[in-house]
Amino acid sequence: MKRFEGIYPAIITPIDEMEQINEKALAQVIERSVAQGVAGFYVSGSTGESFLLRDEQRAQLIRAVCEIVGGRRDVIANIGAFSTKGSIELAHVAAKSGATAVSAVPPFYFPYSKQEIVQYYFDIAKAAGLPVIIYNIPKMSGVSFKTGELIELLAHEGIAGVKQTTMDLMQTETLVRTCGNKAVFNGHDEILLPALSVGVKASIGSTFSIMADVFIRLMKAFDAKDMERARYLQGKANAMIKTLLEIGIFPAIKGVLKLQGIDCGNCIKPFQPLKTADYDKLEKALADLYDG
Ligand code: SI3
Repeated sequence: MKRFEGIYPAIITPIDEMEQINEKALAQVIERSVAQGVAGFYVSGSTGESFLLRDEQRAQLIRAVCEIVGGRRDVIANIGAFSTKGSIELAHVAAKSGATAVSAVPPFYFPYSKQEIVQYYFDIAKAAGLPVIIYNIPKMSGVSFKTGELIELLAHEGIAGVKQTTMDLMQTETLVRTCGNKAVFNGHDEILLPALSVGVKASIGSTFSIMADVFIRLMKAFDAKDMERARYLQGKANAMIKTLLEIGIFPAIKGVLKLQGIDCGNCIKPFQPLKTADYDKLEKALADLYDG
């Protein structure tokens, strides 16, 4: 079973004024994170505005990320879609492009039974030809898994792990302890340190695109048992995350990238462009992040 360890940015999708994917900016974002030492990338997720992209754009994005990364790092492609068939089609794109694994939000909008959701994952695992990582994000999907349901899903040989975008650290701890050979990813950057303390080894997050270096240092401090340093770095990151959340996490991340010299455009409408006052706040937060 593939082992996942380290920092995985959930990458934004750079777009131009026509809302077409800007592959040049995408390459810049990826190269910067590779140079910082990330373990891999999570593409076409929430941060990638995947549900605002057309199907062919999601396929283009997955292909482009795999090509740019070129096997130097892991690529996990979120192929979650409204239908099983749509998800499997994207899974085939990911497999053909050389992705390491696929991931999927549970099917949402319609109120499916748990049995239908479980079958959705089993169907993907059978068809994908790649390890499948469940994307547990109850706040966005509206689907809450009980811990026992996740354990049951993780027992399937095609399911390689779960990405826990939830503050429920008790659930995360139970999964790490009871599903030893499966990957349990932290999915909330602001609780990376507590997640490491319950045994998590890998984390997927949107803010890693703008400050992977801070989180990599945090993980190293944790491994070196330097808790004071690890807490300091988590605090630094959290001050930045607070500002991002106040402004709106995804537009704000693109705003920071612009301030860092990579213009990824705005978020896709109905998201609105940032205002000058937002950039001022981000500039200050960025200066505070690296002030020592
Ligand atoms: O699919 C993805 O883009 C993610 O992995 C999203 C990631 O889990 C983020 N969650 C949400 C809801 O945005 C977090 O990284 C989050 O932005 C961060 O922890 C700040 O709350």
